[in-house]
Amino acid sequence: MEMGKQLELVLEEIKTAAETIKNNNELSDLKAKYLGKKGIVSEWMSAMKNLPNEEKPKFGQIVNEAKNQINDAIEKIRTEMDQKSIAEKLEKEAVDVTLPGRSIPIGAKHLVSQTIEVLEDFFIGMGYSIKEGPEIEQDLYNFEMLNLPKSHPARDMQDTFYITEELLLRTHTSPVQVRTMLEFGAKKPIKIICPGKVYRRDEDDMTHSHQFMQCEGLVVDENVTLADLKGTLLALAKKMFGEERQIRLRPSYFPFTEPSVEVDISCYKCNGKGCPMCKHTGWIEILGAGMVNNAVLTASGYDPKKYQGFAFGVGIERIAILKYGVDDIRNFYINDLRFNRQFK
Ligand code: 2NL
Repeated sequence: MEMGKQLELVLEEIKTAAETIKNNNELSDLKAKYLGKKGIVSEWMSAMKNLPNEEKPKFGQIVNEAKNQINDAIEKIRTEMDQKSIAEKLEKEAVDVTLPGRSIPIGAKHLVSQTIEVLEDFFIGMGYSIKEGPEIEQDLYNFEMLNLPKSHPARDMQDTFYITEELLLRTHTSPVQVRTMLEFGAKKPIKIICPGKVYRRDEDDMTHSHQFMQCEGLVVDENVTLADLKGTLLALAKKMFGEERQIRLRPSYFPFTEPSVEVDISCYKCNGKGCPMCKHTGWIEILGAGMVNNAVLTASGYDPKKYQGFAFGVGIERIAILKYGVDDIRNFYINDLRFNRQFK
């Protein structure tokens, strides 16, 4: 058959094959069939050696031309196949950019946690370390070593959840401080705060809870005085309730401190002039404190002639209640999101 006819047939065949070819492998097979070693183009090439020399260049040119046409026809199929698969992929992976985004619910810190963090930031800035300890405590650390022997009437002040005769739910975080004094071997100075949960056998109401958070502080060193305590608490009052705050110390009693004081801040509502908030006194009680009782220092091995200390105890919820005007302490524990979200 004449070569031109053959080429026409081949191109026709390729066109038909294009309908059924599914992938690149099949296309390569098709390409090999015509352009490979045993393909028709090879046949044409070998026919060339039988031609007279003067016809060879012309014939070679024609074969080359035919070869290019076959190649182009196959590559056209490849391009179409590629384009089709890209189009399919694009359609399959299409994203509707007009869909609204999915909102990710983000939590927020509880007001009690926020308040603890403000206190922690303040005291870390003053060079304190944070110490934590167990909520189930020994009577020894919770009472005995804090100058509250079993016979002491002040123990009745703290109605306690006892687990056994000797084990109880701590009523304050003071046992953490006792443990620290023992850990420091009664030699090194101490500067710590102890935030944590404490338990009292109270009837729950608007202002009382059987469990709440407390943050106590303890500084033990040589030459520590009540003036150091007062300066520290004034700075704390300013940090928590504003730079204009003043404090006043009133004499009080705690078995573990002597002297003991109750600390008031000048009313942040009326700035001390007198209003319903401060019951027209100009002052609001925020915490208790004092100089560490010599009996407590001695029990933990610190020599009161060399070392003195001051300590204080803050109720976290009380601070938050005052600062944010919370009317019921139970709001902190029932996890009503409408309450919690107000402090996001
Ligand atoms: C309050 C008053 C206070 C302390 C806690 C303390 C701890 C050690 C030694 C001496 Cl280890 N004192 N803590 C001192 C005074 C007051 O808390 O009203 N808490 C709710």
